[in-house]
Amino acid sequence: MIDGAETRSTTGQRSRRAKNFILRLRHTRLMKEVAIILLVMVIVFIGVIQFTSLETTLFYDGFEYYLPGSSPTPTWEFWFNTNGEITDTTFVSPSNCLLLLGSFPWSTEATRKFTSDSVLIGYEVYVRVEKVAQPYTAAVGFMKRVSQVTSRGYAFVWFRGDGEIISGENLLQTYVANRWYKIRVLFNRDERTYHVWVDDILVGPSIRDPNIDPYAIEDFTLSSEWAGVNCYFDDVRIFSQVSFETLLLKWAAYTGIALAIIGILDMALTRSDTGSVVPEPPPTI
Ligand SMILES: [Ca+2]
Repeated sequence: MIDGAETRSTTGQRSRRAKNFILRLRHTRLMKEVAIILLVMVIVFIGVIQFTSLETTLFYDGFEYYLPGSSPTPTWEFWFNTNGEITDTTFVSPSNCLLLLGSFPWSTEATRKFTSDSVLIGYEVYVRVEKVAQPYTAAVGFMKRVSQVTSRGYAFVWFRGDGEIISGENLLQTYVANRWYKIRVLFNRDERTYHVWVDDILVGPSIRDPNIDPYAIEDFTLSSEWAGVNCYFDDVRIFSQVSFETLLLKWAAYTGIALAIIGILDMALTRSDTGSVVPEPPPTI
């Protein structure tokens, strides 16, 4: 009777140990699977963040936070002729925009300082002029002040007095009075070339910028030129971009690190599986 009871007790212990072993094994494998799934999710998350950060807005102004009749200073700094104010007589984003009025021979420039060391920088702005007149009505672009009375433009777009929107020596398209035009420029400073879109249509691909110091840019400028015409500006955005190649390299680096972590984790947990095996007790004689 005693031998039989001991045999049943030993069998029960083995059964419990086997169950514990299976439970530990399942637990360890589950942990490994959860850890790997979490790491894969981290890779995907980093990738999504990377690719959605292709373009970063450095500055935006829809001129909504100023009162009509006021000056948008100190956010904007007025250069040369300083005739400008917020108005609600026309707009793109409701219900204000910026009105500037230059005069011969002094343009009114509203400039916004910004800093960026990105190779790719750009701007978007809506422009409307009250009349087409010589020599130029409106202009927008990157800028650097070079003296009390002069400034140097980069990747500039001009509304010329003959009804042409131009950039450099390039005719982009015609324009008319009292209509909003969306101007978008993307400037590659290393290549010293830029693209121009008007109303989201690429009308000026790969235009050469003549300046040899594109990283000297300090400002973005809106200008009512020498024609002395009311010029309106709205929804200004300055942005930087990361090139697709740079994103791919970053993505590859992050993925490589994550895969290495997964490999190390897999090895560690596999070793843990092996170490959790409970040795069978010697048979009872
Ligand atoms: Ca607005």
